[in-house]
Amino acid sequence: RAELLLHFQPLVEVGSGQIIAAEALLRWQHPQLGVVAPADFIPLAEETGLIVPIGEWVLRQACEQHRAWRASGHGRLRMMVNLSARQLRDEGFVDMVSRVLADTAMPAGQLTLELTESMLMEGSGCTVEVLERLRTLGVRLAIDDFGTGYSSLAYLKRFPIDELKIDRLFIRDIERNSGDAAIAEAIVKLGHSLGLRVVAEGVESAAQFAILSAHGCDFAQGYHFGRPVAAAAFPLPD
Ligand code: G
Ligand code: MN
Repeated sequence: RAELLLHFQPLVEVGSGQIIAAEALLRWQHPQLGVVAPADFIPLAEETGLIVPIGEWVLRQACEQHRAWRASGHGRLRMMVNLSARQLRDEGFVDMVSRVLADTAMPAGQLTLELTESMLMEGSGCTVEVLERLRTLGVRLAIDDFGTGYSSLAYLKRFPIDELKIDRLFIRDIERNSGDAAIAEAIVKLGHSLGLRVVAEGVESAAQFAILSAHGCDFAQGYHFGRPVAAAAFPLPD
């Protein structure tokens, strides 16, 4: 019923403070219930398998939005799209991504697909193959909510990953909690020594940003820079 829509949240480059990417986030605007939170309908969509067509719609919609931004002179912006475990297991998944990229003329290198640690762990051997095929298409891969899943470090070398997104759990109290600060710093170092770029999620204050900047974190995302908003309200860089 055309009740789904995407919101976009900015990611900034820590060094320059410039907005360099948008993460697409799914929303359901229900006529009676109002905005239904993703946590309340994604699990059901996963269970029923509906996440497969929904996921395709999300990717296509995000790529179409990127095309519109490219047309208005924002060709350098990158787009981040979240994947679900079920999509990754779907036989036609890589072909679907390839088709959407072609249909929307999306420059593959500007698309990052986000996966969680648990998706990598629960997937069997075929996951590596699927990720390798996605990589061959030219898209980038990020691990979302890093540090809160199975936290098996073995997959960091086994899977073709480009970016780590530090879960906001470690950012929230980073000013007061020396344990969180140590973990965030260690993730940045770990990522860099593996040749990965590191994103901090859930940055809500200038003080948190300053700490992450001192640790050499590459990118940051959170309410301090912008909430998820409709495309028309997205703070496009100059
Ligand atoms: O799992 P993932 O990191 O993709 O989830 C993104 C979710 O986190 C979005 O629903 C978004 O609204 C929320 N979010 C984004 N930035 C912040 C933030 O700075 N603080 C908090 N508490 N939530 C955030
Ligand atoms: Mn995400």
